[in-house]
Amino acid sequence: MTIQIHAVRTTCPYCGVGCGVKATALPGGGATIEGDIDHAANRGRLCVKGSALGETLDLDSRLLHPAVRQGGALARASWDEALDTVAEGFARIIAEHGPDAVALYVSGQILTEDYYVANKFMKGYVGSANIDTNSRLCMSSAVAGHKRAFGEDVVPGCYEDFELADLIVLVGSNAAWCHPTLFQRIVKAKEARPDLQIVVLDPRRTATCELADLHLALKPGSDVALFNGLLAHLARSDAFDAHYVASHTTGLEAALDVANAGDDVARVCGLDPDDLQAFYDLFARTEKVVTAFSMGVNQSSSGTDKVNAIINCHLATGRIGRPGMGPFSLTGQPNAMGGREVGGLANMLAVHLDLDNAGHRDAVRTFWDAPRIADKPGLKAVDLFRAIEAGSVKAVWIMATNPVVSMPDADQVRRALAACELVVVSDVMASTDLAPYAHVALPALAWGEKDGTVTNSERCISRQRAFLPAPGEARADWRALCDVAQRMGYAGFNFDSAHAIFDEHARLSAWKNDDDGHRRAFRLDPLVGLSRAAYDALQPVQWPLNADGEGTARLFGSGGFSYPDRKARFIATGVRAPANVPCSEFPLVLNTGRLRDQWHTMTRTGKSPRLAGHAAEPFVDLHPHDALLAGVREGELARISSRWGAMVARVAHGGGIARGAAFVPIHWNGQTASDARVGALVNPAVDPVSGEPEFKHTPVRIEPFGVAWYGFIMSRHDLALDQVAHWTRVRGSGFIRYELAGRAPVTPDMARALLGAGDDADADADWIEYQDQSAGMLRAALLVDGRLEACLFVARVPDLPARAWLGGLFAAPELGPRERATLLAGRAVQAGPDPGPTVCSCFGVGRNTICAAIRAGDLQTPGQVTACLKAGGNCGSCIPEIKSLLHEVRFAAAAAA
Ligand SMILES: Nc1nc2c(c(=O)[nH]1)N[C@H]1C(S)=C(S)[C@@H](COP(=O)(O)OP(=O)(O)OC[C@H]3O[C@@H](n4cnc5c(=O)[nH]c(N)nc54)[C@H](O)[C@@H]3O)O[C@H]1N2
Ligand SMILES: Nc1nc2c(c(=O)[nH]1)N[C@H]1C(S)=C(S)[C@@H](COP(=O)(O)OP(=O)(O)OC[C@H]3O[C@@H](n4cnc5c(=O)[nH]c(N)nc54)[C@H](O)[C@@H]3O)O[C@H]1N2
Ligand code: SF4
Ligand SMILES: [Mo]
Repeated sequence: MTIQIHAVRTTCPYCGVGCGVKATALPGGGATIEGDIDHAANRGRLCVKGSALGETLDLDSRLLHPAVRQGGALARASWDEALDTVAEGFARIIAEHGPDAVALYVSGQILTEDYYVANKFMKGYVGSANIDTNSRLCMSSAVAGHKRAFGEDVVPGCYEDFELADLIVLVGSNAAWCHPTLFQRIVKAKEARPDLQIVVLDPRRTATCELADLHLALKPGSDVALFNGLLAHLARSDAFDAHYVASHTTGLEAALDVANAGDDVARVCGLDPDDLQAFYDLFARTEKVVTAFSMGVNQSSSGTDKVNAIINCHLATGRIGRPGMGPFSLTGQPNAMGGREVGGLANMLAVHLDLDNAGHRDAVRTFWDAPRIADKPGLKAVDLFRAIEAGSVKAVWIMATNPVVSMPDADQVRRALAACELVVVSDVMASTDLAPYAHVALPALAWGEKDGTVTNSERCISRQRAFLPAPGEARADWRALCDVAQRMGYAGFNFDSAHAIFDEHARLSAWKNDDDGHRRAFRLDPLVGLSRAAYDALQPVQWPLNADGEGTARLFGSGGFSYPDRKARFIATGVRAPANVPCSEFPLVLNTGRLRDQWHTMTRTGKSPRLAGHAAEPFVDLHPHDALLAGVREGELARISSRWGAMVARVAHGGGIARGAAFVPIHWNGQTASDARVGALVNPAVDPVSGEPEFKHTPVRIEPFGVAWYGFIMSRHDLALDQVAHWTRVRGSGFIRYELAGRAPVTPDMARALLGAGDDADADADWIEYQDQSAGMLRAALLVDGRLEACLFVARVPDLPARAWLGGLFAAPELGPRERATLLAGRAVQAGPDPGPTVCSCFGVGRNTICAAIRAGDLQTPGQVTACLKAGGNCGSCIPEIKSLLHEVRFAAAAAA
């Protein structure tokens, strides 16, 4: 491939908003990144993760060569050796134990073309539907809800609806952090039209609530009761669209019977009856309503019912598929939607055809000219890893996802993989929590190197284009799959490009799409037969495409659903409590979710120092009262445990958590902390229809994690810290920062060993230390050739110098006498105040700086803060936090007055 020196238009690899990005490769490596003005999803805007993409493209820690396990460890191997090992292993196990003894576990972060090949390989050639994906953990309840209501997995609306709506209801969505550029569109719409009402339904007070006119902190898991109550209220207030219901739907009566049977909704949901009534009235009288939902809805043992309870309200009012209205499922990953289009879940076929329909199976098998076709659903993620532990599945190929971190009951996943005969891992990174379980590791092309298409939340297909050369021996995921398929003697995998795969996918989408019982909305026929050049130039387009190749913004505005009778279905959604409820042993409900500046297991965002400043370590956020009961204090460490596992994190009081609840972010893992993999605690209960795990509701207990000292290390190099009781790590600019805590006292000798200044220390190395044994204090620094190499600060209580000034010293080629003199004081002689944790990652502005400016200038609006400090002036992702700081300072001033 030739390296492009001009800007290449591509799509962001993170969230499902699917922003257009313009990337320009730099001669020395890396790239400059800007938002693509011409992409309809973002019109040039990027969030903080998107704008930091350029900092994540280095080849540090990349997996660049295949490896095969030899005598217990992975050893570098050629592609031929690695592919032979996979193909022979899969073929042998299939021959001995049948096709259901092997499995693929893939991801919404591979491209549609990769996904298409993976699905064809398993369902058409291996002959088993044992291919599941991390979308099971994410979108499967939305998929199941759409299928039940519409007869097909279709998102009826588009992003523009958020701007045209008069009411936006965000259910279980922290869009300010998780779908930031879409959220910024809502912010702008509200600025232009303050009457636009925003209601947030979330047990937690999140950054998203800063924009809300009403925040309903409902009891976790009570969404079905709330939306059933809404349906009943809509019926009472004559808000139904009788014509739409009669012409385009069936089943209202049964759904309404169940809804009417629910009593005392406010009590069930733990809400103030007046607030609830205000929301119901607002919904009833507002025609243009978008109800957008995300993981607070999907990741629940009643997730599918939550989705349908929401859709019921939109069908009953006919508010669907018209400008400014509709239910809207926010997708998580960049290609969550594309994976569904190719049928990448264990209970789907391909191109929205059904696995349990013999006619559909026959059509797909014929089209593929495949030797077989899977004829029953495969194992869904949780069941899949159980079957692996039980030994009925003996080989698994895991691609672009890390189940050791992201599955519920994640220690069970470890046990399963340790017992598995053949584990193949395709990843872009060498060291992950999953890597130790691999028998074969296959290096994949990463974002910027790979080529293909993704589909975002509004059904918009966009190209991801390569602008960097393939590093090392990395190959596209689709190519590795084809290489193995061909070795197994399967025809139908001689694709030579992503373009050829896309063409086949487009043709299959049109195949028999008009026949009785086969008709579905998903179709790409105008894209069939695109030349390579036309595919490369493909502009973002929303499926379904009409005969002229134009996309479709909205569906179902005048019916036309995908069931044979073209009618939608109301679903009677009974209220169920979450699967596992608190008890005296595990009295708190653990909720888990995302932080603004990290992406999942941090393999890519973790590379950016800019992104690390926002939250430097894992925490457990809980109500001060519950902390008191648990005997833990803010800033200290706590052990959080459930029936399934345990972890350690710093206690925090973010202010948004109700009594009885706790929140832990999902991002930390064995690479970034000694013991902070929250998946180990999460209960493996799943939704009975979708199989999606209940990530947001696990009963837990919180206890002090007793330590004798707290400390931190900043070091230019990675350190082995196995001997300390607790550590976490993030990358700073020129250093790695470790937060530590321990039990055995730290002696100067131990400090030397920890910082790698052992006996054979460099002749030019200076060691400075300061110890106050009676105060339990030790401070030390290692300088090499006058340059700061590493420093360590230890104290009995977690009250230690600010990390920011020390971090800045790593930029200096040599420390001057003044800096040396004050180094162990941890602050400059004329120290400015500690800026605090980063709020604005774009301009590196800390929390304390912002609060001080608000106080000093009596600032009232985020705009004034931006004018004063720049904070919030670039991507805008931090504006909700700035707003909450404005409230906080005002509140503190009022309290003091
Ligand atoms: N910064 C960042 N952005 C991301 C990602 C990331 O890793 N980092 N990941 C992407 C992916 S894959 C996904 S799936 C999306 C997820 O995007 P979101 O779903 O917005 O994010 P989460 O933090 O998982 O959970 C959303 C909210 O659900 C609430 N919740 C918990 N229980 C309930 C309940 O019973 N009812 C209701 N109504 N709400 C509840 C939680 O308190 C939480 O605030 O984000 C995408 N965007
Ligand atoms: N407790 C709890 N757990 C959760 C959730 C939650 O809310 N709470 N949310 C769930 C959800 S919604 C999701 S989406 C999952 C996400 O969880 P995962 O999918 O496990 O997380 P990632 O870190 O995104 O994993 C992607 C992996 O693929 C690698 N990779 C990146 N690009 C490529 C590529 O092009 N090819 C290949 N082969 N590899 C690549 C990355 O280095 C990384 O190791 O977590 C789920 N787990
Ligand atoms: S909003 Fe999502 S798609 Fe857009 S830049 Fe941010 S992470 Fe990327
Ligand atoms: Mo997700």
